[in-house]
Amino acid sequence: MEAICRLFREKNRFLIACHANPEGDAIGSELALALALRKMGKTATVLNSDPVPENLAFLPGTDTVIFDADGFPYEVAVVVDCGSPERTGRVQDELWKCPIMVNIDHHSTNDAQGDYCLVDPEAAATGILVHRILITLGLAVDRDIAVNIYVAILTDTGSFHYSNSSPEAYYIAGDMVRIGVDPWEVAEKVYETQTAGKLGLLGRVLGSLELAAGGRVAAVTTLKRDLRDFSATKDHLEGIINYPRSIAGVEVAAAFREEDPGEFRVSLRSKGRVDVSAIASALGGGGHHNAAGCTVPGSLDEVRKRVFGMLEAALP
Ligand SMILES: [Mn+2]
Repeated sequence: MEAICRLFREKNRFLIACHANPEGDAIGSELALALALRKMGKTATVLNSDPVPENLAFLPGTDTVIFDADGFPYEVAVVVDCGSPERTGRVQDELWKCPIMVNIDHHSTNDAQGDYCLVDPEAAATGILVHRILITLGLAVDRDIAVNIYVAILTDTGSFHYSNSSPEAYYIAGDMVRIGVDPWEVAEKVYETQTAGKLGLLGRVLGSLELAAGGRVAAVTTLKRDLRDFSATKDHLEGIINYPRSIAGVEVAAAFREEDPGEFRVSLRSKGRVDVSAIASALGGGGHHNAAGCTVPGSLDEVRKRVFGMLEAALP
């Protein structure tokens, strides 16, 4: 923490990135940090592989995110909310060009790449780690920064539904409200941005629901043509895995999404008894105890059999 804060005080040109397919914690963390560094008079650029999801476009600073390298000689790369710098996607080469890399994250599977790593799997969100940094730097959190940190915590705790909703998560979120964040306004923007197409897609995907392992595993599947039929993107699937997980008796939910022909993205959510990060890691992915993901080659049948087999073996 101290070494990273020293770096933030002494260096001037920062290139910040989060993981591909970003969500609230990734975007909120990188923007909060960028806004804070700019307040300190630094150059801080956010470079992402993928667009900011529509429901997060209201976050202060999203208009400054770039998606292609700008050729500026940055001194420090900061990678947030990534178990590994590879997770930043196609922009990772730009990050490695920087002489120094800082890694700020809360994934238990973090592989500690980078010159300075601040990794705390106990933190509910990377936004909490960014908040700890700002406090250590003695920086006043303004409303724009507060909105970003609040959304980082809100989304990574599943609106304070998940067991990672620590006293610190509530405390910081409360402090962000004190600074001026309006919880209703934020919730409406983050969660109530439904479109008819998205609901149609939800109906289609729920139609694929299947149970395995005697009802202790539930899964949904999305094919490329499902997205095409509803003019949807994979962003529109955010949160869909909560439906199979909500079934009584289910220990683990899985969501299969056809990424390319013969390749599936697999998301896993556990209710707590199965460590899905171990399963995702064994399949070349990663994540947390209760939420993890991986990309698995094969036909849908092969991928399903493989994942269901591993889940069944891991069930208590
Ligand atoms: Mn996170």
